[in-house]
Amino acid sequence: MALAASELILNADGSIYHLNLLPEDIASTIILVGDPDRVAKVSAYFDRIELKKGKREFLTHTGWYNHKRISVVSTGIGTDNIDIVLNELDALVNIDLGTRNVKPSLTALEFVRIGTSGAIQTDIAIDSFLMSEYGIGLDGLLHFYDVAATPETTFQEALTAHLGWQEKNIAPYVFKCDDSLKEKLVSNRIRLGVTVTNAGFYGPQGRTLRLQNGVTDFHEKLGSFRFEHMRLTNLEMETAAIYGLSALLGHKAISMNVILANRTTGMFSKNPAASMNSLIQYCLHAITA
Ligand code: R1P
Repeated sequence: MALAASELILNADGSIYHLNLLPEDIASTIILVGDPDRVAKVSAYFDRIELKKGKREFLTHTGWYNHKRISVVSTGIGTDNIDIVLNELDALVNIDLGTRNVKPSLTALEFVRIGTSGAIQTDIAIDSFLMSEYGIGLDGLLHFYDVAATPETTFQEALTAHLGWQEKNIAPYVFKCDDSLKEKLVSNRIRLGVTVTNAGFYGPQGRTLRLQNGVTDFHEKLGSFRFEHMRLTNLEMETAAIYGLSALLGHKAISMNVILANRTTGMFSKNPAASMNSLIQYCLHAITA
């Protein structure tokens, strides 16, 4: 059945509503970055840029790096934006925008998030690189989709029991990275971690400026959780939603983080731009190797 104009919203030129993109504008390998200024920092390494488009915080550059066509798209901050970006990128490949029908044969995209993050374990060094093997969502986004039991249900239940938070705090959801992208991008420079994603930067990450935190044992609870051989390693604002929506939509995703802050030692990177540049170069090389 054709999707209504109110559900699949297109601009006058036929492009998808927020991203302002046409199907031919994107590559099947897409780097996702939070900061719109980071798009040009990635495409600066391209051999050739064929397209630059944008609207609001969603900028896209598509080009070629080492004979591979790659797009880089900024998501802005937060899982609310990830909902928009992943659904619209999926629509560009899996919905016929002319007939407004889902295509009979679906295409899988590859998403590589290159982001910044704060560690919640003392031994994780500032400026180090961390690949999110799992994403834990505390933001609730995935609960608005029909998620059947996942392979991570036991993990999810163990974390929910450990946190013991009030009902008004949303239950966590857990999704794993794509194993083929993990193999492609992992090396001895990369630490594997379990990334916690939440819907804010201050209270939802246990920061107190002037407002007291409603979850007083936030860092203690996250830091002390263990499941099989794993512990929670870092906090940011997008990874779990990228993993969850990619799993539901049939895409592949990996999240690569540069650790700029350590929340247990109180330290922050002295040169965040250089660390980010180094992660960008690492990822571009690994994607196209
Ligand atoms: C907060 O400062 C932002 O930085 C991190 C968080 O996830 C959040 O988006 O990632 P990016 O540097 O990719 O935006």
